[in-house]
Amino acid sequence: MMQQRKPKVCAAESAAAPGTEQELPVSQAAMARLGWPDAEGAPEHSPVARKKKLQAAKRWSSSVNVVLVAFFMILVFAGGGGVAPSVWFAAAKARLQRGSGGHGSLPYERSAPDKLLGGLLPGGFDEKSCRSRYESSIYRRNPGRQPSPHLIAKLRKHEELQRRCGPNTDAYTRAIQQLRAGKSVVGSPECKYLVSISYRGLGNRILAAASAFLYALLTDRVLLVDPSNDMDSLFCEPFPGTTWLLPRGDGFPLPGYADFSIDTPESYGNLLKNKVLRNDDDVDPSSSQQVPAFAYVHLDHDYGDDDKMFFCADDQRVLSRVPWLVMRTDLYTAPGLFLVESFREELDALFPERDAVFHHLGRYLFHPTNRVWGLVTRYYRAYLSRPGTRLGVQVRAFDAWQANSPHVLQQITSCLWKEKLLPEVLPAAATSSTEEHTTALRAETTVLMTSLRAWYSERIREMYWERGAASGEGVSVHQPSHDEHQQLGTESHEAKAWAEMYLLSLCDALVTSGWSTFGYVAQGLGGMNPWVMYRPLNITEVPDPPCGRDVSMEPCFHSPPVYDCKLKRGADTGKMLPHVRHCEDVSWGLKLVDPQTYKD
Ligand SMILES: Nc1nc2c(ncn2[C@@H]2O[C@H](COP(=O)(O)OP(=O)(O)O)[C@@H](O)[C@H]2O)c(=O)[nH]1
Ligand SMILES: [Mg+2]
Repeated sequence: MMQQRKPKVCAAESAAAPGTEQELPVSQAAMARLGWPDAEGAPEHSPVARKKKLQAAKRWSSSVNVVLVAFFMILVFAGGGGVAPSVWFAAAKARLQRGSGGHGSLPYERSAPDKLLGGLLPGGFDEKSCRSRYESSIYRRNPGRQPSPHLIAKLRKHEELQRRCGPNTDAYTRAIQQLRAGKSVVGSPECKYLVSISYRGLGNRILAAASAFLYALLTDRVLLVDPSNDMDSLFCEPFPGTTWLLPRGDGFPLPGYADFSIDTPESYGNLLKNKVLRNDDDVDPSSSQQVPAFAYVHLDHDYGDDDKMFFCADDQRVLSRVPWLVMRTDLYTAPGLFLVESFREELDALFPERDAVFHHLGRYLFHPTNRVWGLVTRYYRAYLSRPGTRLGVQVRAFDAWQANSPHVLQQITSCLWKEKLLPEVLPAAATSSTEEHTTALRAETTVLMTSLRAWYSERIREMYWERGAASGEGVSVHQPSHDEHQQLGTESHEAKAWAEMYLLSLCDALVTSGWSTFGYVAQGLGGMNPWVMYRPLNITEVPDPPCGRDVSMEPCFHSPPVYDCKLKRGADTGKMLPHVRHCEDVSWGLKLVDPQTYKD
């Protein structure tokens, strides 16, 4: 069961004194509650350490700013209006900005504290061509988890493989010729490939590509992603000196690959069913059994029992001999890979923290292109850089009736108030009592809401504007876009969706909608265990409780296998390993958890 932990964010304790808006706005207590590194032992670049350093400088710059503003005002009034208001306003603003170092509103003022994310990211990229790759840590208060040395080494080795065998190399040309000839390679092939087709919503595509990459890492295959679905306009290249995009055009000898489905004769499930390939005990899978030049791995939500044999070690031995695999998935299959016995040792070494698999893979692979990064950074600076706590709230309406439902609104506010993520609003009749708070120190919470509709954020914004928070805290509510419905393949829509997932990941705490892969991506990139709002089952019901704290930041594998490969019979795969458990939002799904903190 999900642990019902007490809320970790309390806006009151991250209050910033008026006039100190350049101060790093996370208190030591708030850091500890958010589960970030111990504030006492905070690294030099941490908010606390930097805060101390910056205080002296800021006191000075604040005084200079006050003098400057006074000076400009005197100019205006003494001049009898000779200086146009817009001119003095612009000049004063410019001085103020210069005085505060320009980036003063970001968590890290000048340079990213650890722009390679503890060695997760490789150096050597042209920084300007993909600004997000090395700038993202400027915007994150939560530094996230540290990658293991083994993961770092494996990634560097894999980058070398991608360079040696990727498109535009001799090895790639030879592999394509063999695929075209339909020949399987005798002995071990020079390079093996995994072509990943991801589809459906952007959240699914990101999770699917991360899962494919993990499989490629474990099996030493070159990962090539299907270039359709805006992959190149949304994401930078992750591997230095090569491309991860399958070359477009007719060079790839499987022209219909993007339409492969459960019925494709070359799917692993069908190859087993039709006894083209065998995985049974009588056949030594590493023996002389003929293997085809390629196989299609169908890991889609509609896959069958034979396809699901993919998650067994014997089947992996068979597949390891097939030079080209084409995989279609819309799922986060990483928990299933942990079920494969032959992968376990390597996975344990790569991810000693089992609940941070997508966290690392996502931060390694998915860097917004400059266009998307512009959407992220402009929005952040304009709306999210106020002092105080930033709360992300993702509202996903899966059914039409949820688009503007008072019951869903009640679920959201009950969750936020019950978990003390936001202060309650005053009863309608009591608004005037907020007056007494106006001169007191005020905490601020900036709420970033994302949704396809504007209705929920408008209602919540109105509540705080019209009635005010009972605590006197300032609450501002912002929603970047509301495109009304999902628009697959529309580039500007996808770019906004990606930017919003990313912005949510920059928040200090997150509330998500259960079942939503959009929310999973945000929580994983941000390194946050979210509060998950349970999916309402009908129009009149408000789920009780409305939400609960998730046990892990990992996404949920929505359609896992239910099979024990050793005993060769059906089994509950959520009970086999201490770190692979059922999800709270999708009860039959599987999720990676930290066994130390997970309680049944
Ligand atoms: N910009 C934006 N788009 C959204 C939002 N919610 C859903 N969408 C769109 O709808 C798609 C939903 O698919 P997906 O990302 O897989 O999320 P899921 O359906 O919640 O699992 C997204 O990729 C977006 O295109 C939102 O809050 N903001
Ligand atoms: Mg989805």
